[in-house]
Amino acid sequence: MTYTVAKGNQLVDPDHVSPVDGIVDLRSDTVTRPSEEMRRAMAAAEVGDDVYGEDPTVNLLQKRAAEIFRKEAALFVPTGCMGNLISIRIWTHHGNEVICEDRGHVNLYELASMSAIAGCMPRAVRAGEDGILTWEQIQPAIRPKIYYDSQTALICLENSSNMAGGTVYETARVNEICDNAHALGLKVHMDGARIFNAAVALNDNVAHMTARADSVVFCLSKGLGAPVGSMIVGSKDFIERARVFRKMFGGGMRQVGVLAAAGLIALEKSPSRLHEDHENARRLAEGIARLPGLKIDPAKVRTNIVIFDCSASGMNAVELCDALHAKGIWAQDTGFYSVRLVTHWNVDRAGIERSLVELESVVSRKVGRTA
Ligand code: TLP
Repeated sequence: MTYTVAKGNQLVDPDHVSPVDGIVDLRSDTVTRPSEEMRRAMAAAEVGDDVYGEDPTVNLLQKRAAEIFRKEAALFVPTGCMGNLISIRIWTHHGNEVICEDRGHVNLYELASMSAIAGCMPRAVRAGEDGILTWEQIQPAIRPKIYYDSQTALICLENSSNMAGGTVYETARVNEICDNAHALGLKVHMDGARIFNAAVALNDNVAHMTARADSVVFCLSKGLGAPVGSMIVGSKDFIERARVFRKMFGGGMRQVGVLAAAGLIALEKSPSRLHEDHENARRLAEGIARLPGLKIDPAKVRTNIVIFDCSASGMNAVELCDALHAKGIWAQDTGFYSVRLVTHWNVDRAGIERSLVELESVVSRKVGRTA
């Protein structure tokens, strides 16, 4: 059997996938490669068996994450998907419903693990264009307490909202949802894969932004630049249970301080440079807004995700990504006519300008030909 992996929208032989110089890879911030400083820290990391809780570097990372979020405890997990699944599994029983946004990662991109493994049903609610749920949208989706109705147990918020274009929950909105949910006995989980990007956009801190959420997952391996890993933060009891489910789901790791060492650098140092990615994203969006056949409102780009509509370009998203790919610019189709570009620390301003030049050449040629 020949395995293939997704490269942009194409399926390719994995032997031929390498981060080649000269490629501007804007498919995701997951593609970031560890810095020299991270690699040195990884090589020098003190390690132990983390299943026994004996890895000092992991313990330090968990302590720092808990401190930064001002929660009681934290747990290192291999992926954001596992962090979300563990959290959902803890806050629900089989047969419960989980309210989330229609475009939410837990709804669309986690292989229905909340159903397949946690035994829950997503109750997807469509927010406005910004992907940010309001209590008014959530409330009608909560099931009445009738014995023959499945019961709502959890609300899952995504901050920033990936597929809505990196949009951000104002903290007052999160607090309102949490307070109303708690009054009804419901829990709130925050998929904060990119919560540090949201914090930069709000000029707020992650502890304040998530103070009323019952659990939070954030990723070290996206804009923060670590090669692997996410963190779950919450109460001591919750994290003790999370450790059990991490093991059950096959995520108990051993001398994983080599990864936590990179995670520590990501956590301590990367947030202060995320504004550069946001400035690059805004620059991209402004350039795209001027191109024929492409539609985006740059004012709505607040973090590192740029999603534009190409329905008037004469190409669908796959065709546009293919044409860009041939020019060394890698983008991700996220809908039939929608394309996502994610900025991160491995793409500098020159890469952004080059992407705009190539994008212009691709759409101008096409629009020129079809006009
Ligand atoms: N997002 C990836 C893809 O899976 C879409 C990306 O390229 O953006 N929550 C959110 C909001 C995410 O965006 C992602 C990954 C995850 C969770 C899962 O993180 P990992 O990949 O670490 O399991």
